[in-house]
Amino acid sequence: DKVEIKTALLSVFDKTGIVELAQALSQKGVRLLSTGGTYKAIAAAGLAVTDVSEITGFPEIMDGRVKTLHPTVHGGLLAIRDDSDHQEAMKTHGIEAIDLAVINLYPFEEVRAAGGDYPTTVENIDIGGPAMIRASAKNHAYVTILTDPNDYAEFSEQFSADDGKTAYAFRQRMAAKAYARTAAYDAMISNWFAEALSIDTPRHRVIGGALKEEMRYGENPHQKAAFYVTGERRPGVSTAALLQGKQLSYNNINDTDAAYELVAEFLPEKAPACAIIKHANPCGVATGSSLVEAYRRALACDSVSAFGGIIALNRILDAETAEEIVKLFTEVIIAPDVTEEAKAIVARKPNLRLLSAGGLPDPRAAGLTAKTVSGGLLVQSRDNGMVEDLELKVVTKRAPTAQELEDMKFAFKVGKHVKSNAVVYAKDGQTAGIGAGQMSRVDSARIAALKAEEAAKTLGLPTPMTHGSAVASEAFLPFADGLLSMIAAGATAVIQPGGSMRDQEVIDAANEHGVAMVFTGMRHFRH
Ligand code: 93A
Repeated sequence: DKVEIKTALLSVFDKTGIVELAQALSQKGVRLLSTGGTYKAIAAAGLAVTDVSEITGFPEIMDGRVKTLHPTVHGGLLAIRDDSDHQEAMKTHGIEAIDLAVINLYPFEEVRAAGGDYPTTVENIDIGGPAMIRASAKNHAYVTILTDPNDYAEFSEQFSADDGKTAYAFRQRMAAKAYARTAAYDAMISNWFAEALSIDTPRHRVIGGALKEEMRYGENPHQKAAFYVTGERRPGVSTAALLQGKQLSYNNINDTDAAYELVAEFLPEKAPACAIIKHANPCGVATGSSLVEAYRRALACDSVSAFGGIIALNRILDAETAEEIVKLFTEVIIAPDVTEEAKAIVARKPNLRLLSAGGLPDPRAAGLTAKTVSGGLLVQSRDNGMVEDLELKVVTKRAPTAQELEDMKFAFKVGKHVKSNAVVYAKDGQTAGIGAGQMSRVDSARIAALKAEEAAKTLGLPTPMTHGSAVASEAFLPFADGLLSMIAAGATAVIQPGGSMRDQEVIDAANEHGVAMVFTGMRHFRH
């Protein structure tokens, strides 16, 4: 199963390590074939190399769009070496076997990430490279395919130790990697189209991405984990710069994403906002007259849970806020940017991970989200529904006051980011109590109220903040019991999607207690 390498084709955009590799091959008498730029680099090092146009008898045409797309190249890569028909075809058409292909692709991802214009991005879609990679990988019984400069060392070791040969197991592994590369490449292209054309219908694109980094472990230490990026130009956890602290863990990435997507719902020009997240659920969200006030108010909601949490801000992290944040143990801070002063303050806590995202994601932007199930992926368009865009319907005798309406919208916005069943009490742009992830809505309502009582004790307040609050339920209230529990906690206004068979029962109960209720017509399940 060992195949001796006699001819190699090198065609790389990223020229890292290519000259050294060519040298090692050349030393062993391997014939080198190459394309334009790669040819120049190898020839400049004084090595003997043949331009592919010499073997194809065809020049590179159309600005290089067609350089290796030729039967001489693909026949050389695809021929089954011990098949007499294939040998016959090689003889007839003057095709020579190519045993090693070293190929990496036009930098589509980089050009896209740099915000390249439409024609430039299109021009960076590599066609000939993936064709050769796929052909070589298919024929891994005979051909070695290298698509990553990080693999050159392992190859060279084997190649020199084994008298110019590679083992079948190695070729198989490299073939698997090669298809992962071309699949990720095409996924990136599909993702780019989706973004450029605002496509959020799952059937017009594929969910996929490129490996960004491997983590030390997954959700638990016995699980392996890696972070793949789709290339979406959405400021957040995939694009943010880590200014200090250790690499983000799997759970950090998950929680930071939840935190930043939530805080981005609050327009920075309207008010500074802060969200504190634990286990992908908010334990406090608030706006304020300043960023530091927003942080203090978010923290006040549940300062016990906030310990070791993730903090997301919708404005540039300033010194004052940083000074306040470092007083408590926090895992991650993410903000659109960080002032130099704030950086210096956070530096006092070297373990605290500080992320600068470079902007806020657009909560209304189209996009896809996915989750895995056994043997599949569940894909849907991003939940980009905004309460501001909904036609709110007052269904009770009493209409909400202007303040209640503001608090309702605030609570509903937060509720969208809380695991179902979600019940969120809010007052004056501050969460007063959050109930998350219960199997019964009444339980979520009770837990939220209980948390508010505990917070009142911690803060030394005479009454919990739920008194006189607005409350949101992310999905309809199926019975009046949930509502009654909310009223018992002190809520005077309720926002919910409506649409239950028993809506009237719920409305009657609200009227009986003089509570104002609004239907949104949109629900925000989050499971
Ligand atoms: O423009 S292409 O899609 N058409 C081709 O026929 C082709 N052959 C190789 N791109 C093609 N390549 C790519 O050129 C390789 O994938 C590699 O990224 C690059 C190497 O070009 P050069 O050797 O001229 O720097």
